[in-house]
Amino acid sequence: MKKILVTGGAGFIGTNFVYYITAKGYNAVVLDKLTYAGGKDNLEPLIAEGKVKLIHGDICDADIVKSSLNGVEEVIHFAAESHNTRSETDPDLFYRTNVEGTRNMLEESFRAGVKKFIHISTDEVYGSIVNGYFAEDDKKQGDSQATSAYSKSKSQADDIAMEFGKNYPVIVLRPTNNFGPWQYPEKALPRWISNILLGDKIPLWGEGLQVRDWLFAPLTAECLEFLLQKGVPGNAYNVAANHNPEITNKTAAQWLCKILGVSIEEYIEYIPDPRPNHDFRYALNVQKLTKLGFKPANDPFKQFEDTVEWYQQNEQWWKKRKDEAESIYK
Ligand code: NAD
Ligand code: TDX
Repeated sequence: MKKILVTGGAGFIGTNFVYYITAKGYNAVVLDKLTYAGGKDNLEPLIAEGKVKLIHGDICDADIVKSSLNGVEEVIHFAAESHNTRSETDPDLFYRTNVEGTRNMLEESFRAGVKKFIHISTDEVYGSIVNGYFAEDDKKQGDSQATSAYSKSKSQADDIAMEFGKNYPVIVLRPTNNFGPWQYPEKALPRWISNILLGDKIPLWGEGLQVRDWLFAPLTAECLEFLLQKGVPGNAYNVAANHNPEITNKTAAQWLCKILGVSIEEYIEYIPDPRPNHDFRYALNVQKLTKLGFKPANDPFKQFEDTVEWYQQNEQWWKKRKDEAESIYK
């Protein structure tokens, strides 16, 4: 049985990936610091079945990384501080985890002879674009396109991974905004769904006209499995849903109201935008990945419905996290 190391596998996309890949017959070693965003509870059923071994540790700690790599040929590196809002108050933590942690993972992985390393970057490394789409080569060296401490740290980490990719089998994946089960309720969609379930309003920042390319997290997992098999080392790939028409934050919020059967007028409120340099629109050209043979299934309303259903059925999961998540907006 193949054994894969998944850093940050107790977080949102990581958990979705671990469920997906263990169902395909892999065993996973998850290395995770279990920060506020990581939940051992996410993985408990898989740990009980012996499909996942959870190592509680920091990607910046070379010894822990070394021992996590024992018997591993493939690494999927999700671990990061992932929230823009939090990066406004603690940029140093974002630099340490996202930049130094990524460098440490790459160094130790290739010292241990890893055969494939996929680094999860983000669409935010390109910054915002008013019209058109960013292709992979549009990323400039350095972090000048990125606008927050989070996106700057991810941009630097992306450069380091690409640099390693000149000599080692590294692939960089740049996904758009993910959503789905196990997403921490600080992020827009789970925040809004849980607010409505509690009888509270959705706070839309500014006019709510910002555009995000919502990608269902199980599809990111599918894409990663595809890249494990077909991805060409040394390359970066964009992945996005490319919705047509595009989905503004306002539309996303209205869909959630519709799915949950509440009044749009009563449940959506517009508040002054609290985010400095709020990126207006993310949009990616995905031709490179499409040509290689991968295209995510695009059915956003259905994927929103499935996500809402998960939060309805897993109230205990998000209720434990809700107060901490809301505290960052006070
Ligand atoms: P998340 O915040 O839900 O999970 C991050 C995980 O990393 C948590 O389990 C946390 O405990 C762990 N972690 C944090 N610091 C660590 C450290 N020093 N050592 C070990 N583990 C540590 O994040 P997510 O939304 O699942 O994002 C996963 C990756 O995908 C990140 O690299 C993020 O930048 C990228 N990404 C996310 C999105 C999105 O929409 N969520 C979109 C594009 C890219
Ligand atoms: O209450 C809210 N109201 C609101 O209008 C919240 C929480 C957000 N928003 C807006 C801000 C953004 O335009 O919704 C949009 C999405 O916000 P976030 O969920 O905070 O995500 P974003 O900042 O777009 O970043 C996400 O996508 C790229 C992930 O958090 C990153 O990890 C990923 O790299």
